[in-house]
Amino acid sequence: MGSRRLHSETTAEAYLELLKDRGIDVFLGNAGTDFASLVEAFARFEAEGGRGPRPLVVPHEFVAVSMAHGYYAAGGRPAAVMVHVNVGTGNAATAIITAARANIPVFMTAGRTPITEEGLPGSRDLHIHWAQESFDQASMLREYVKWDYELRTPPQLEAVVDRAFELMHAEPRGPVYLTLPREVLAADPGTMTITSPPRREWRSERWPDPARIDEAARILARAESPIVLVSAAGIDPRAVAGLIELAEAGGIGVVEADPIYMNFPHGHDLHLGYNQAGTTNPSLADADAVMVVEADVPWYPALGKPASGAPVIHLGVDPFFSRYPMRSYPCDVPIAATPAAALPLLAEAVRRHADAPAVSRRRERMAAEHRRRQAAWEETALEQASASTIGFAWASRCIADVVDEHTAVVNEYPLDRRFAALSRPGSYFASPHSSGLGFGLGAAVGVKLARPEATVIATVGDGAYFFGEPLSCLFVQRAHRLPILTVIFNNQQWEAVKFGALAVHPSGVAKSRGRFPLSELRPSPRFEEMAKTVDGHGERVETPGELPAALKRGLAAVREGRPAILNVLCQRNV
Ligand SMILES: Cc1ncc(C[n+]2csc(CCOP(=O)(O)OP(=O)(O)O)c2C)c(N)n1
Repeated sequence: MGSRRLHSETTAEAYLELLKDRGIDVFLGNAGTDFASLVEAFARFEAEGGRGPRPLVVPHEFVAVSMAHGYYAAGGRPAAVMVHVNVGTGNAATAIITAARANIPVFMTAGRTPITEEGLPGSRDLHIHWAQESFDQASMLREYVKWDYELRTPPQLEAVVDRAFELMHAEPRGPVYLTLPREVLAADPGTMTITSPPRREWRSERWPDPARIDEAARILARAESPIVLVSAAGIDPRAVAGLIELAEAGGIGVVEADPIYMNFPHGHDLHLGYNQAGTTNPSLADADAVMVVEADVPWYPALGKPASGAPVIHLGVDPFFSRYPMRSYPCDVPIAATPAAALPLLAEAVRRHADAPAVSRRRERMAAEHRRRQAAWEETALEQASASTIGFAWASRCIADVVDEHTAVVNEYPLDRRFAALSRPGSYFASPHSSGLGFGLGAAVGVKLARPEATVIATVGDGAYFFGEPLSCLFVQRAHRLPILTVIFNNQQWEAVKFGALAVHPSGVAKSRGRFPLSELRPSPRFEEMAKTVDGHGERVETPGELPAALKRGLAAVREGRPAILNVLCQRNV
C-alpha cells in the first residue's frame, strides 16, 4: 500500500494536491473571499509547477456545474466545482438538480463564511461574512445531492474527500456537496501523509439476478412484436453494443424515448424511431412485450400505453427511479443492474430461448417498418429544403450532414433526431429530463473540455440560449480555448409554453385568438452579434438554402479557435 507525504503550508494546498491525487484534473471556480487560501495555493503551484488540478475561472455558477456535467458525460471523469458560499450555491442549484436527475457525479463544493468573528487566520473581516452565513447552507441542495458535509478540521481532509468520491460514484451516481470554511482552508495542516493510491475503490458493476434474466429472455424470445424503449443507457458505449446484440438476438425493435444520449444507431434496421415530448411512438401500441432500459419516462400514460397484456421489463441501475416522488409504470420483471453488464447476458439468454426463423421474420418486419419511417422523415426534411422559412427538420438534417467521426452534438431540445442520423456512441448529449433550461451551452463547453480534439456543436432554442448564461459561456470559450459552434433555433418564442397551453386548453381562447401571452420572445435580439464580444464568428441565417454553407463557415471559425454563433430564424413546422 502506497502513501505520500504532502508538504503544504495550508489545508487549501493539501486539499488541492489531494484532489489531483484522486484524479481531479480540472477545478471550475466562481470565487469569492472564501477562496483566499485556494487562490494563494494555485499561485504557488503556478510558480513551483502544478501539484493541483487546472484552475478555470467560470463567470457563472450555473455554467460551471453544467460544464462539469458535460465533462463527465463525455469523458467519464468528474470535475471539481467550487462556488462562493450560500449565494453561489443558489446560482448553481438548477444545474445540480439536472446532474442529480441524470446520475452525473459532480464534486460540488462551496466556501462557508468564516466561523469565527475574530482571532484566527481567515476570521471574518467584511460585512458579507455575517450576512452570508446560513443555518444550514447544504439544505439548499440536500434533496439533490447524495451526500453533504462540512470540512471541520484539517486532519479529516483525506477521509472527507474520499467519502465524497466513493458516494458520488456509487450507483446510482450523482453530485455530492462539501462546504469549506475559510479558517479551515487557511490553517496549517502540519505534516500530512495520505494513502496513494487510495484504498477506497468504488468500481463495482451491478450484475443482474440470473432468474430475472431468464424470465425476461423467455418473454422477449416468445413475443411477436417485442420492443425496447431506451433513454440514457448510451452514456456507456458498452451498453450500446449490448443493446445491438440484444436487438439482433431477438429481432427486437428499439425506440429511443426522449433520448439523452445516442443509445442505438439511427441507421440500424431495428431502430424504430423516437418518443419525443408529446408524441408516443406507434410501435408501443403494437408491442406484445416491452423492455424499458434506463428510461425514467418510457411513455406518456395520458397519450398512449402498451397493451394491457404486454409484459413490461425494466432494466437499469435503479429501475424504480427511487428519488422520484411519484412514478407508476407497470413492472412485471425488474432487473436492477448495470445495462452494460446485463444486456450481453440477456442477449445470450434470448438466443438460447428464441426460434431462429421467428427471429428472422420479426427482423424483416421491423426492418420494413424502419425503412418506411426513415423514408417518411427523409421526405419531410427534403420538403423543407425548398420552403421559404427554415424548418426544424431541415435544420436538424443540415447539422447531421456536417457531423463527422470527431463531432459531438449537445442538444437542448430543438435538434430532432428523426432527421439527424447519429450512429456513434458518444456523439450526442441531450438535456436531461428535469429540464432546467440553459443546460446546453455550458454542457457543450464541458464536452469540449473533456475532448479537446472534438468538434462540438450546441443546438439550443432561443429561449434556452437566454437561460444558458451565454456571455459566461463565450468568455469561457475564449479564455480557456474551448471554442464551439452554437446553433440557435430561433423561433422567437417559448413554443413549449404555447404547446402546454394548447394541451390543457385545446379549444381555449388562446387557441381561438392565436395569442399566447407569456410565451413570445419578440423583438428577438441579434444573438449573432454576441460573438463579436469575444472576437468570434456570428451569422444570421434566414433561408433553408443558406444553412449548409453557414454551418461550414461556423465550423471553419471554430477550427481556427474562435467561438461561433449561428442565429437561425426558423419554425418547427413550415
Ligand atoms: C429554468 C427553467 N425555466 C423555465 C422552464 C420552462 N420551459 C420549458 S421549455 C421552455 C421554452 C424554451 O424555449 P426555446 O428554447 O426557445 O424552445 P421552444 O419551446 O421555442 O421550442 C420553457 C420556458 C424550464 N424548463 N426551466
